[in-house]
Amino acid sequence: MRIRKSLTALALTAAIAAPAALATAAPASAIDSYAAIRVQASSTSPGYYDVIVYGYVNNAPPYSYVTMSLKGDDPWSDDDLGVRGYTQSEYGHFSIKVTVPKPTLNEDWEGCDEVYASVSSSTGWKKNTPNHTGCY
Ligand SMILES: [Ca+2]
Ligand SMILES: [Ca+2]
Repeated sequence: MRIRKSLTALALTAAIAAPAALATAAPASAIDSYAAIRVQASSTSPGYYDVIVYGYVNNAPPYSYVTMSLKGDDPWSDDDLGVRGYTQSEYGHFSIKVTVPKPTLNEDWEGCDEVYASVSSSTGWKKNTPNHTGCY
């Protein structure tokens, strides 16, 4: 009876300790892979826009490679905007910046434009960023 009691006490201690250990370990592995896009007017070249495609590839080795190509989202079939970017990512983190003239982002002649990037990693991971909507 005595032994059983102390075992129960140990089990309780373990149950209480476990969540704390999980919380400490979480930041390294709990970030999901993602890809995002940001578009802003270039501060140095009038008429040009900086397109920044960034994100994270989970479980990537210390060095890997990420490529992206810009697309225009359309109901029928998406346009390839002819813009490519490439970077070496460290521990899965990547950021690719390209500077393009305004007309490149004008993927719909009428109305506003939905631009996204198709991202691929040398690890085999692929993802499209959400659309960036703007009127170019
Ligand atoms: Ca469109
Ligand atoms: Ca347009």
